[in-house]
Amino acid sequence: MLKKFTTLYRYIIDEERKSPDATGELSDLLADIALACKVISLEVNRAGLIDLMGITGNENVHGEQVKKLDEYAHDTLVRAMELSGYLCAIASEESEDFIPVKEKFMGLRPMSKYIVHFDPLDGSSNIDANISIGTIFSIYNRISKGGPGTLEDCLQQGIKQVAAGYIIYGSSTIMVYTTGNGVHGFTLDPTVGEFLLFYENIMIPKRSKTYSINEGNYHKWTGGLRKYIDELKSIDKDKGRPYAARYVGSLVADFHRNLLYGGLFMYPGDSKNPNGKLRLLYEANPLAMIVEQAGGRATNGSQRILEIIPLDLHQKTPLFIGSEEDVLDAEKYLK
Ligand code: P6P
Repeated sequence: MLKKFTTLYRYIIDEERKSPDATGELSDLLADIALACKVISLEVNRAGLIDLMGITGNENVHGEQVKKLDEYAHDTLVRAMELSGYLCAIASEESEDFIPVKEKFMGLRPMSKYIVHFDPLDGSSNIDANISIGTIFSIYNRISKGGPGTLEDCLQQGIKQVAAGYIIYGSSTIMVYTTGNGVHGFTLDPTVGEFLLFYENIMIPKRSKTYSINEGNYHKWTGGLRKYIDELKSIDKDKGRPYAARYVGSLVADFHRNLLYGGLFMYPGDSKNPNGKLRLLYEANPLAMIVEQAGGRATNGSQRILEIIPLDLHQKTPLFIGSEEDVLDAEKYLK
């Protein structure tokens, strides 16, 4: 049931009230991320114009430094997160090491009890083709007891996430998040600058008729995966085959479509890259929390993504994610 004109902030507060021990800090942190992403969406939507506005090299017509959009997204998020005062550390796809939040910002809050992982602008290479791209985030409670965060705070299993979400910059800007009580989607209404609830408790269909994978890598796949994909393309009315192939090449766009309509997204390991291409901490884990909350499944082909123990901030993992029965089918062929 669509609640008319429920803003993101109103919804987050209503959710917070359901948790007796909630302090409101996570609510504010989610609102701060949403605000940063509204700012990013303005730049992303202008990206095509930046060239037209006679901006040459690294300076725009106002003499301002023009950054690459993913650097811009990273800087915008880091600045917003530091000022929020709720974080002790920030990790980002754009930064080799995690960023301990400076003491001066930590005084704002009693404990700065969270850490966040970001993929600031996943798929940004697609921006010039006007293909949807996205910001992905993953929030944990800190483990360390005080002061700036530590690497240990940042290397936690995905099952420890307290919240996860993404913002997709496409024909409209949409934010999807979960705090462990279902998955909820909000569309940015640019006229009022508010994210409005459009989809409460999103559930992914148990089985789909769509698969997403880069078939250009077919020759590098294992025999089991080739057999599975060949079968998805074969005619088998009882199994609703052939499936439709849908692959945008932008993770958040492919994931979001599959979440709403059903589908199986695969980025497998192969002979050249045994752990695939996607990153565990700021791509696979947040999307895995979302898909499980929506009744779907996410594994690396054999192990649940959320149970993988991270050893490195940027470690990669094969990813099979989406409609539960389709992921289970794929796992049978991969064994
Ligand atoms: P390939 C975009 O560069 C990205 O990181 C993801 O958004 C996307 O799912 C994947 O890479 C596409 O990779 O190898 O199929 O081009």
